[in-house]
Amino acid sequence: MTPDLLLQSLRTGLTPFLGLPLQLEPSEVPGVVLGAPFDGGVLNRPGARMGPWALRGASLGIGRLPMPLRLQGNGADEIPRGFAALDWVDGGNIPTRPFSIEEALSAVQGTVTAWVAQGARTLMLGGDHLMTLGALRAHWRKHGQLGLLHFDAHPDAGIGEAWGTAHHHGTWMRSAIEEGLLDPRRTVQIGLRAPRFESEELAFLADAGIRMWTPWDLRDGRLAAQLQGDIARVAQGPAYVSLDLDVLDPAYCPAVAEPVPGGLSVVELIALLQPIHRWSAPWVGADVMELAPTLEGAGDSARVAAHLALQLFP
Ligand SMILES: [Mn+2]
Repeated sequence: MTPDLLLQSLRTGLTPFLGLPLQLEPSEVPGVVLGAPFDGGVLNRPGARMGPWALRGASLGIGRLPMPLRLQGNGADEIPRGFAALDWVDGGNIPTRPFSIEEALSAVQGTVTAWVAQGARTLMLGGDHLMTLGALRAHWRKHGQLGLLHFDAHPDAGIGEAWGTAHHHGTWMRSAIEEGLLDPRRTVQIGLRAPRFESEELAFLADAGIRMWTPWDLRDGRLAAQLQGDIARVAQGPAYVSLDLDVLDPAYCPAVAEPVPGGLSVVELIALLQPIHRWSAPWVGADVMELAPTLEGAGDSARVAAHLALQLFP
C-alpha cells in the first residue's frame, strides 16, 4: 500500500520529494531527485535558490501518479503508472553555496557525477537554469553527447560579457553547445518567445542546427508532424529533458525570475511531454528549473511544478 505521504511528513517533519526515501550518499538506485538551491545566475528577480524546498513541499499533497489524461474513450486504459512504479530516492540538496557560480557548477557536476556513476538517472529541482550546465557536463562524461528537449521562454544562449561573467542563467545553452555536450541534431527548444533575445543569439542557435519552436509554431497544425519528428529525434541516443517553468504562461506559473506572456498552458505542456513516454530508452537526466517561491504566486507555481515533474515519468 502506498503510504499517505502527507501523514508521513506530519509524523517525521521531513518533506522528501513525493515522500521518497531520503538517501544522501550516492548508491546503486534507478534514479535520484536532487535539489540545486542556487540562484546566483539570476539577473533580475532572485528567489530560485528556495525552489527545491517549495517543490518538495508541494509534492506531498499530490500522490505519486501523474494526473490521468483520459477517463473516457480509447485513452482510458492509458492511465500512467508514474512514480508509484519507481524505486527512486531523494538525494537531498546539492551543496551549492550561494557565493560562487563556478563553485556551484562544480558542486552540481560533482554530485550528479557521483550518482550517475552508480547507474542512477537524475531529476534536478532548481534553482536557476544555469545549474543545468553542471548536470549536462556530468551526464556527458558518462553517456557522451546528449539529445536535449528544452522547454523555455528564452533560448538561454546569451553571452555574459555585459555582466562581467562567463555564466548566468541565460548562457548555459551556448556553453553546452560550445563544450560539445549536446548533439545539435537531437536538440530542440520549445516555447521560445522572449522579446529580449538578441538576433545574434538566434543566429548562433540556427547555425548550430538547433530546432526552435515558438508557441505560435506549436499551434500551427501544418507543422505537427515536423514537431513530433523533432521531439522523437531527441531520443535517438542518450537524452536530457530540461524544463524552465517560464515556458508556461505567467497565468499558470508566475513565480519565476522572468515571466513572459504568451506562454503555454499546463494542458498544452503536458501534451508535449507525452512523446517522452514512447521513447525506446528513458531520458538519463531531467530537471524542473527556475521556481522562485519568494515571488508572487509561489504556492500555485510550486504545485504546477510538482505535477509537471510527475509527468516526466511514464
Ligand atoms: Mn531557462
